[in-house]
Amino acid sequence: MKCYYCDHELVRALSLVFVCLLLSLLSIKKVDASHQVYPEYQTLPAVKVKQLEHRTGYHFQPQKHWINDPNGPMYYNGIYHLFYQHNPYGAVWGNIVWGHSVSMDLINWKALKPAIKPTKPYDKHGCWSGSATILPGNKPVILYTGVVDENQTQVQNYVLPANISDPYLEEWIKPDDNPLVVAEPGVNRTAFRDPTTAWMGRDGHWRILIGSRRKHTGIAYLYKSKDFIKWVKAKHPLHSKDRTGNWECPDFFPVAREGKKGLDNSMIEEQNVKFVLKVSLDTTRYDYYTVGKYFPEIDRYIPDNTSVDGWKGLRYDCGNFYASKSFFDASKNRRILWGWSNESDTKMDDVEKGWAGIQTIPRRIWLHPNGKQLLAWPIEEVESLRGHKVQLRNENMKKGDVVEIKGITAAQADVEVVFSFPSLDKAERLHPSLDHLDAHELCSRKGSSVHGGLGPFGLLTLASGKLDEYTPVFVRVFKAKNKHKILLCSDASSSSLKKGLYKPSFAGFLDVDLAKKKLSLRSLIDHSVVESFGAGGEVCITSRVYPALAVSDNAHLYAFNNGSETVAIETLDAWSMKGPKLMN
Ligand code: DQQ
Repeated sequence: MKCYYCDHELVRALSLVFVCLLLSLLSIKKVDASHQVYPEYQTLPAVKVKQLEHRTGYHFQPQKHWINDPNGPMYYNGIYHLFYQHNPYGAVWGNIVWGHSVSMDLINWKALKPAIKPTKPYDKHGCWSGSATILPGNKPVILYTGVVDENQTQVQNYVLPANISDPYLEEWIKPDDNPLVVAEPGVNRTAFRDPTTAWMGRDGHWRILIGSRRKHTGIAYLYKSKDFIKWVKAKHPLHSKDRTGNWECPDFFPVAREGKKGLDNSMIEEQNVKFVLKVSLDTTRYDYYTVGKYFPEIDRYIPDNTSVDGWKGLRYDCGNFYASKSFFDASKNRRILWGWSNESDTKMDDVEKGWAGIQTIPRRIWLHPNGKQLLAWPIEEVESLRGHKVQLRNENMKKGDVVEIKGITAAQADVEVVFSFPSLDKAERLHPSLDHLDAHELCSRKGSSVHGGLGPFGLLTLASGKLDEYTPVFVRVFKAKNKHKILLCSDASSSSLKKGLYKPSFAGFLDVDLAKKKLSLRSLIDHSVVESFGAGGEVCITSRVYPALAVSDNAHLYAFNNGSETVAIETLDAWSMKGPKLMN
């Protein structure tokens, strides 16, 4: 089988030249690790799955082999469904089917057989990403991208549950009128994929987006249908943006202006609603989004002028998190976000482990009271996995102090901490020559061991006893021009003594009011993943790390301060995390 990510090599090489030019022009961070596929491993089943060391304990992973994008998440008749891109035959990308798991609580999962496999001329080269929509009369339907030939021509197909009264919806059928949407002349048929959940307009017509590009302009094509079968391309895309490259996995949904309540995709006429358009950038492998207005009468979306539309735009997660998809959970009136976190060890490591890729812990998302960005927080159900708890209260950390948080399983833990400080006076001045740096670059220059004024302070996760390895998640406050710049870093550069790993210094800027002189941080630590949430979910960062020493019982957790200002751990609560149970 020809491989999509390999074919991308040529495209990638060409686009790299373009990207380098752009990066230097726009001074955006370097391209992160992209995932490549080694065809020789595509159909190399895992003999034995290494359970120990780096396999996660409470994140979503199938028993073995490769996974990527979350697909068609939905809540239907009391059951959550998660589908995902999966290679059933190897630990690298290829042979893509829709894996399928179900759950009553988004934590404990039951694995089912693949829901969609390549069997028809319109999908025989792959069943790629897509979304679920629940039609009136409580009828679920899935739209997905089928790859029809070796050139990777893409079309959009649908499947329906074979037996609507089966609570798990195990069987899906491909009706004869597939494919539903083929690229018309002028549309790039090899970049035409990942249909969204549909929404219904005032005119009673359904709408979906399909991700694409024309040259380097990313495009979300809009298609409309009265009956969900015959789809017509609208005159204009819903939105497009030059110099962003191919748009994968678009997601478009309304958010309430106030409160945490989620909205169904079709609730476009609600009062006090804003919209979010998220796209996954094929060139940089990260997701960015804008908050804006949707004009249903002309089917256009316009980002607010507070949202940067492009590579410097808002990120769901400043780390290893891609091809995300959200859904409306009607059982709790909330919107939930799933995202794929790729491995950042070597392909050989993945083949040896017998698995690659995890889904991050589902996050509830809602609009920040400032109306300019989303907030994200791990769903409350994850707290059901909290076991033994330890806590610290009002513990001062002077410059150079390291405090061990003992008594929990540090390799599999949940930590919530509030740091406080007496004043902002000692915040270090950001040298004008560093002012233009993006957060990642600043984090890699000003790591956790580089002494500062107010910060760096935070947690040392997955740390070895003698601190030969650690993944610091920390804050550093700078005085810049006339405001403070607050950097949140999750820095993998010292995470492992192993060579050949991708160890990025992921970071983002927090836009919080420091008047209260407090900053909060939460980290979900799970063997090879650290998911962190700064200031209640303003900035989220996921790092994948592979310690050689800080594994299982040899992993430690510390709090630290390397700034001249004394910082107090006002409250720290940490839990050992249990593994989920398999659902019967
Ligand atoms: N992954 C799928 C595509 C999608 C890409 C293929 C994003 O449908 O565009 O596995 O990671």
